[in-house]
Amino acid sequence: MYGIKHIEKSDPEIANAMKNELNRQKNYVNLIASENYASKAILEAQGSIMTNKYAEGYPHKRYYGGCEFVDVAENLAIERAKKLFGAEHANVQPNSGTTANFAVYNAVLKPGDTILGMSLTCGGHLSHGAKFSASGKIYNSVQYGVNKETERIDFAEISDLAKKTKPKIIVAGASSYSREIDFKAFREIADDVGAYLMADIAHTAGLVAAKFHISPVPYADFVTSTTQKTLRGPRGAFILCKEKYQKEIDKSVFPGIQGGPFMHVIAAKAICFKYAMTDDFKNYIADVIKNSKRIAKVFAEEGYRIVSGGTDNHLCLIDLTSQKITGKDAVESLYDAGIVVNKNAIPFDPLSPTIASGIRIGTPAVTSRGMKEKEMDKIASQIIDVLKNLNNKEVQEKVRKEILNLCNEFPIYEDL
Ligand code: DSN
Repeated sequence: MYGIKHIEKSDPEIANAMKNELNRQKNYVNLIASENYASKAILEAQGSIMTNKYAEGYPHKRYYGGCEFVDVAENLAIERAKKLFGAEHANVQPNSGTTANFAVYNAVLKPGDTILGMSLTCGGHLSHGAKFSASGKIYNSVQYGVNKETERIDFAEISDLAKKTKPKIIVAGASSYSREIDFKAFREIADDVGAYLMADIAHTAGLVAAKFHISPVPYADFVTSTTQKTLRGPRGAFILCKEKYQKEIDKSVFPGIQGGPFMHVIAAKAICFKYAMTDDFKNYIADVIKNSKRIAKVFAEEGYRIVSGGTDNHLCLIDLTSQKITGKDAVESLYDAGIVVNKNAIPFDPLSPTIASGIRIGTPAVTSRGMKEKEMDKIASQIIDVLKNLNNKEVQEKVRKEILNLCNEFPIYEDL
């Protein structure tokens, strides 16, 4: 299962890399908004013998014999996903969020059709029509951004763009946008121009499942999501849709763009959906949001500009321009001090995305460790300390020690 004693014997180089990665995860404060710590139950399922089984097709309609037990796992995953999100149909086979998005496009678009999605620089995802992604090459991609003043989604702009460009599908959802998304407003625009609406809730699925954020399910024709972020599940994805699209979506996933589904991951998705229905998960998400708001508040009080002025979700974007440092420099110094964040473009960023003017700070992983607002105060002031003294090794070492103490106080994977 998740132990590595056999790997140590057969492949010491990989075993070593895995041990080092485990220690890194234990000993760093992880503020990457898209990452989390999978539970041991999830790790067991992902490391299980269900990986051995080929099961092209869907439960009870497979191309291989011997699928009766993986059928149980997939049916449970489907039923739980439907119940958790109140959806008419769920396809739990997509291997990643990008694949799930392409499965939807492949189901309802022809090459050259127009997609209207959020630009990468304003918080969208590669697969929402970025020029260098296949989504921006196969389809005619039109991109919306955020309002220059408010840095929030501007529905008047989207409505104008939609009327001018007549998209076949509108994509709502983002990777680095800290505000709740109004799916009803997106639906109204989609209806005005006769477009499909796809909501990509990869980042906020946990917030939607725990009912802290509005659900796109009543409004969107298709909802896609990953399972590893705020849902705390395995690396993977799923698609929700109305029953009337079930056939097209299922055909598009298999045989459209995937072959054999990863049955070990599907078993883990079922476990993830079951856990997401608990009060424990609801409390976890409440803390994720409280923690994120607290970090944004500390930075704002210290004179940092928070993109859009704050956060409603699990992440905030900090503009470092006023401190005269780049996102790239900040990431490197913070890592030396034991804190992991990612550089992030801010809306209308004058710097290239490889340098970036901001950092994205997310709270799903630290909240999984049990940290609360008190610890967020500590972490935020440690980050500020490092940023004020960029490249100062003494400060980095001091913070590194404090971070190690914090990690020991809130341990993960103790028996691994
Ligand atoms: N790479 C993920 C993120 O960090 O937001 C999205 O796919």
